Amino acid sequence: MKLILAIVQTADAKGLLDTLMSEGYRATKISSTGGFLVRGNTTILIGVEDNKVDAVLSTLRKCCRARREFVSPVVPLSDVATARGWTLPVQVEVGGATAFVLHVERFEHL
Ligand code: 2BA
Repeated sequence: MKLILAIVQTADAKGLLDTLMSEGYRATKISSTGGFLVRGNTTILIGVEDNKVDAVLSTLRKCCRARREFVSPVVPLSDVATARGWTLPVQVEVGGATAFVLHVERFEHL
């Protein structure tokens, strides 16, 4: 079994959850905050059998789109950014989704 931990934009979360439910998956939604933009996003936990991982990743691709945002970061730009001559505000492309696929050592539904 695997646990897919997906960080998505909140605007995409409801559609993603609806689609996951309609496809028969179980999921949990957690409100989260991105460290760079310090804006709300949504983390979705999805426990699935190994052979369903690719299908869930396809659903994430289908339901989550990238958006460009202009931001004034509240943290200093990295040395790399500074070396490239980036100035404030910067434009970043957020999403579609950031997904981690974790091995589940043991699963109990009690
Ligand atoms: P944030 O940390 O708020 O980042 C939002 C977007 O800002 C990122 O989009 C990326 O385009 C840009 N960004 C982030 N850190 C940056 C930096 N040091 N320099 C320049 N630009 C930077 P995404 O990559 O699509 O990430 C969306 C959200 O997914 C992130 O929100 C964060 O909550 C999560 N995330 C992304 N990568 C992660 C990782 N390796 N570990 C944990 N969470 C991650």
